[in-house]
This record gives sequence, structure tokens and C-alpha cells, in this order.
Amino acid sequence: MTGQRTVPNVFIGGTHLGGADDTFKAQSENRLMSLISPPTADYTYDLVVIGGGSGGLAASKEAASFGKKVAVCDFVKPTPVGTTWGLGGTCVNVGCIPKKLMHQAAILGQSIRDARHYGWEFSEEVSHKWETLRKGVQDHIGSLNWGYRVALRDKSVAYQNAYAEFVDPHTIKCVNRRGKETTITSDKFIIATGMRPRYPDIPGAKEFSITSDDLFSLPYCPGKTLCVGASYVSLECAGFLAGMGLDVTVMVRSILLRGFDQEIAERIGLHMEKHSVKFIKKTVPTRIERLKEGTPPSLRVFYNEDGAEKHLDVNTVLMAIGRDACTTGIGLDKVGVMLNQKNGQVIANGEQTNIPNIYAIGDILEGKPELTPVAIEAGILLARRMFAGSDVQCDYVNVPTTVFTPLEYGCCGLAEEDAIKQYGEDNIEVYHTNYMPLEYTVAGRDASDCYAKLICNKADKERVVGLHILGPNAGEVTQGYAVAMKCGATKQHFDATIGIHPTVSELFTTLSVTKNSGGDIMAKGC
Ligand code: FAD
Ligand code: NA7
Repeated sequence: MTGQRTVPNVFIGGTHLGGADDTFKAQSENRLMSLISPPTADYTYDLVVIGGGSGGLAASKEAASFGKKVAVCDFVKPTPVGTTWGLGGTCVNVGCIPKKLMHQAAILGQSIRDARHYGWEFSEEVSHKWETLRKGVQDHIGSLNWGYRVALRDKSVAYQNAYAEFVDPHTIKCVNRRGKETTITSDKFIIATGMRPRYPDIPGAKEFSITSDDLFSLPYCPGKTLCVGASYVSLECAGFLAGMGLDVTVMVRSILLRGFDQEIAERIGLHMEKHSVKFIKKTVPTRIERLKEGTPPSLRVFYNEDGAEKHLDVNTVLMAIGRDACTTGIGLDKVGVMLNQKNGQVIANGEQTNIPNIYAIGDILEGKPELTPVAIEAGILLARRMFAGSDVQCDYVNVPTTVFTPLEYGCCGLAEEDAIKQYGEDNIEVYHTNYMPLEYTVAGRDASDCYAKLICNKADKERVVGLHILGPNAGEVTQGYAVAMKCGATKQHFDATIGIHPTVSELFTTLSVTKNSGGDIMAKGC
């Protein structure tokens, strides 16, 4: 029938493509995928991604690699005090990257103190200059912004620095900085618009406070700072600001780090207190007044405590009381995408919204970890399912993460209280220990808060269902163990693994004291 006498005889949609060589050739020329799933109508694009952050950029580049016609719209609305930034989304500009660099600045301050114990002698008084740090961080971000633009161009993804809004399920309106409007049509859409910081509804909040969206590019040193909220964003910022020698207070409404293991959260609080961060607990700000303009200004924050109105005078108020999904004002109501009415996040099956050609990824998805690698993985896998015939779904279980407080906290899997809830107290065995990182010994540092625990399900061969570590380099420690947990590692697998000596990470291969036994977990030397 085809005249081709060899196998395979490859047909796509009833049309004969040829043999293996022809198929490989079509793939190498980026023609194969468009033959398999050709655009269904005369739209300008096969895919338009709204939001050029972690998830959106990853999804668009992956889709374009299959020969699809792809565009990304990204637009940053300025904060109330006017801060704005370039392409790349939250992580690069006002999230993971600047905060880890500022955390590193604080670690270096500690390292300078440690250095004397290791024989380094220096006479100059050590001080920290915010402006130098800010410039270094912003220069790095600038280079990343540029890199993202180049990467889009290299992958032939069209980039529009414009705010997108749905007009109908296949059409969006884009408005650029100068107010110029264009209309774009596409077969499919991915919404990846992320989240922005929330402000409390109290007098002075928007006028006088800043958020993490402003902090990393603040042109002046924030000075005495109040961080409102006990989320990881608040504690991380409080930690590095205190590490730079600033006077820092955290205002906590209820508990620290809701959603994280609470035993560890309390240890983080204790450690931060020992390291000069002050806490005002069980209260919220009621109003903020400006006493004096300036850089930084002088502010007065009012709050209630024990039935009386009190106030705290600071230079900067950093609001970190949560983030709102950017799902309003983008026409989702017009096209009927279903949202959780309480938090504005998109309700989806995996990443598929209730509208067949509209998908969502990243922070705006309801019930998924709000983390950069999650958004990237979901975006890449979605693009492969859309255009490359893949059926691999994003696995949102056992996602590791790290909170970069002064003592870092890495975790993967369940918090102890959640493991008990899920498997029952009798089925849970917790192996734990305090420990002394070797580098703390000579430096004479206090290690009493360094702690690790493994939570195991006894009903399933002591499978590890939660891993938690509080100590230096916790992120580096946790990542590898996350692979082990993905493979279903049990306590026996951990025990049978030989450690790397002398490291912090090796302690997971020798844990022997269970919480139940009440055995001694005091840190011992090697
Ligand atoms: P985003 O990266 O937020 O990108 C969304 C983009 O869409 C933005 O550029 C936005 O301006 C744009 N946009 C919105 N609406 C429109 C529209 N209508 N038209 C056009 N463009 C639009 N995660 C980690 O994994 N590790 C960390 O250490 C970490 N630290 C963090 C620290 C802080 C202070 C914060 C705030 C977050 C941190 N995160 C961290 C979370 C991480 O930044 C997010 O999970 C990640 O950026 C989410 O990616 P996304 O693609 O969903 O959205
Ligand atoms: P979270 O994790 O939602 O935490 C919000 C914190 O702020 C939490 O401690 C809240 O206390 C506290 N909060 C909430 N409302 C108020 C008011 N009105 N006043 C004082 N304190 C308040 O928010 P994040 O900032 O960490 O952002 C989460 C996402 O950011 C994360 O998932 C990444 O995407 C980045 P509570 O415990 O509710 O009493």
C-alpha cells in the first residue's frame, strides 16, 4: 500500500510518514509533534502562557521545543510604594534568589565571628553596608532577567511585556506599560500568574509598610524592623536582617510556621530568640503611623496586649501575612474557570481547569506546594502531555523544602502531627537526636538547637514518611534524602547506608534513639 518494503511503516492520523529514518528526521526538524497534534483552528498561537515566572517560563520553553508556536505574557504591577522588576517572576526577583543571597550575607557575618576561633586575625571593626549587598543582589537579578529573555528568544517563544486578561476561552487582551492594547488568540492557555503579598485592612498598612516585594531592592538600610506574620517569609527575613546586626521584632498572631512540624517550629523560634530576634506573641497590628519621613522613616505600630493598647517604634514594617493568588481581574470569570472562593486559587484536576483548553500551574493552584521547583516540574510535564504524547503527571507528594531561617530547616514528607493523624499514634516511630556540627566545636558555637528526626510508619516496614533536620546546610542535606523517600526507603535502608564522615548528613544513617523510649539525645562529639 505504501510502497515501503521495510518496517516500521509509520502513519500519523492515517497519513504515511515513512520509516524510522523519516520519523527521526521529522523529529529533528521539529515537525513530528505538529504532525501528531496539529493546531485545531486558525489561532495565532498553539499555546499562550500568562505569567513569566518559574512555572510559566518552564512550560513555554518546553512547549516550544516540540515545534509549537508559543507566547508568554508577563507583567509586574508595581507595589504600593512603586517597586517593580523584570522577567522571571517571584522566585528570581523577590523570592528565593534574593532571600538566599541575603541569608548568605547573614551567614558570612557569623563566619567572620567563627573565623577568629580558627586563627584568623583582623583588626578592623566589622560592619555591614546594606547598599553594597543590595547592589550585588540586584546586579545578579538583572543578569538573570536578561538570561530569561535570551532563553525565550533562543527557543522562539514570543515574549510580551503586557498584562493579559481573558476575553473568551481562546482570546486574551494584552495591555502593555504604555496602555497599548493587543488581542491574541491561542488554541491552549496556561495560567501561571503566581501570588502577591497581602496587606491587612488597618490604617497605614499600604502607605507605610513594605513587603518582601520591596525589601530586596530597598534603596536604604531598613533599620529597626518589625516583621508581621509568622510565615516562613517573615521568619527568613527577620533572620537575615538580625544577622546583619539590625534590631528585629516578629509579631506573631498565633503559632510559628503553620503547616510545618510544630516541634521544629518551636525550636526555630527559640534559636531566633537566642540570636537577638524579639517576638511579640498573640497579637496583630491595629494601625501604623508615620512619626517622621526619611530613608528609613520613623514609624509607630499600635497593637493590643493584655487588653491594653501598646506601640512599638520602628523604621520599617515588613508585612508577611500571606499571599493572594493573582486570579482576579484577568477575566477568569468571563471564561468560567472555577476558583476556590475563599483563597482565589484555581481548582484543577492535576493542572487541568474545568475549561478544556485552559490549564493552571504554580502558586495559583489550590492545594499544591507553593514552591519554585514544583511550578517548574508541573509546567514541563504539562507541556509534554499537551504536545508530546506524554502521560506523566506531576507528583506533588513528598516534595522537599527548606526554610532558610538562621538555623536552616529542611524537611520532606509529613510533619510529626500529620503522620500521627494519617497513620495513628501507635503506628508511628520517631527516631531523633540533637547533634553538634563539627564546625561549631572549634568556633565554640551553641548547638543545642541542632536537631534531626525520622518519622517512620511501623505498619509499613518502618517506611520513612517524614524527614526533618534543623541545622546548617539543611537544604543540601535534605535534597538527596528526598530521592530516597521517593524510592520508598525504610528505616532499614537508612541504617544500611554508610555515612560520609564527618558531615551533618551522616546522622540519618545512625539514628537509634526513639522518642517513645525517652532515651538521651544530647549532642555528642565524634
Ligand atoms: P511567579 O513566579 O510568581 O510568576 C508569576 C508571574 O506572572 C509574575 O511575573 C507576575 O507578575 C505575572 N503576572 C501576574 N498576572 C499577570 C497577568 N495578568 N498578565 C501577565 N503577567 C502576569 N520557593 C522555593 O522553592 N524556594 C524558596 O526558597 C522560596 N523562597 C521564597 C521567598 C519569598 C520571599 C517568596 C515571596 C516566595 C518564595 N518561594 C520560594 C516561592 C516561589 O517564589 C514561588 O513558589 C514561585 O515563584 C511560583 O512560581 P509561579 O510560576 O507560580 O509564579
Ligand atoms: P502564610 O504561610 O499563609 O502565612 C501567613 C502568616 O501571617 C501566618 O503566620 C499567619 O498567622 C499570619 N497572619 C495572617 N493574617 C495576619 C494578620 N492579619 N495579622 C498578623 N498576622 C497574620 O504566608 P506566607 O507569607 O509565608 O506566604 C506563603 C507563600 O509565600 C508560600 O507558600 C510561597 O509561595 C511564598 P496564623 O498562623 O494564620 O495565625
